[in-house]
Amino acid sequence: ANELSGRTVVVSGATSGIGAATARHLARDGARIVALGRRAKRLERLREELGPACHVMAVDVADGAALARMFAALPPAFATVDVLINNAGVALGNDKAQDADAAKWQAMVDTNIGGVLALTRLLLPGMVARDRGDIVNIGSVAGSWPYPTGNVYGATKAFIRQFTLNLRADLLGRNVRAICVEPGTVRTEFAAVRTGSSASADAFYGHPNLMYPEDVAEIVAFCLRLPRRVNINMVEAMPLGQAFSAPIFADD
Ligand code: NDP
Ligand code: 8X3
Repeated sequence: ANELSGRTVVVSGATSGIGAATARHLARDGARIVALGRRAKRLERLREELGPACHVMAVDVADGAALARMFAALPPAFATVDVLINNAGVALGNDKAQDADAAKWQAMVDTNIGGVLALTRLLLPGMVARDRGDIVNIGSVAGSWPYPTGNVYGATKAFIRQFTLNLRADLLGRNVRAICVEPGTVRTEFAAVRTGSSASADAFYGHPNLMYPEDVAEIVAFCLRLPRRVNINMVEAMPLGQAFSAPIFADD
């Protein structure tokens, strides 16, 4: 038995990348998984893989009303949520702010911020009432380190860090942890979604210095397995071969 065995863990964005790896990792640790994502076929395959300890929900996290309906109808075995992992997120486009598509900006805000708020608002009151729970929010190095074309994506991730810390402030004295995990570059479908091109993502991910989804899953599991007296407020993890760039100058 460990901190996770028998616990019910909601993982948003479990159809790919970090979320899929985290769902698998925590299932191996004995957790029951509620896996969210829009792609129903992938969710079904995950459910077949993980068996009866997995419940799937095909839903867009930006649709707060659909989330509320589905969580109200959770099967009893999954109805007491111990852990929420707010992982679903997207970058859309690689354009400078002055050239960017306003609809893509809105979609990033609706998913990366709106989805986190909707799930947190739905599940946090139960955690507080039961005096037990954990919320892990997946931020990004992009929330701390600006780069050209990061504009709204990075800003949504800065929101995630500050929202997590403000949750900590509100939850003081409660047995509910709030944790922000901020990865550097991880090889997932993220770049293909961002650019709309798997070829350019393959070229990007050809770089040898990357992390893999399992690395982030291990960090999430570590934070959760720690004794409950310990709350990792935030953790930033980069590939060993990645660091920061110096401030840049305009070309003449
Ligand atoms: P992937 O594109 O591989 O996975 C993203 C996941 O989010 C998918 O399961 C996708 O499922 C889900 N998702 C996206 N939009 C929605 C939505 N509207 N409703 C429900 N689910 C949604 O990328 P990653 O695994 O890399 O991304 C996971 C998180 O990690 C994101 O928050 C990202 O910002 C963050 N991150 C990624 C880094 C990287 O380098 N890869 C670095 C730092 C942070 P579906 O399409 O089926 O809905
Ligand atoms: C994803 C990392 O640097 O591509 O959050 O924005 S980055």
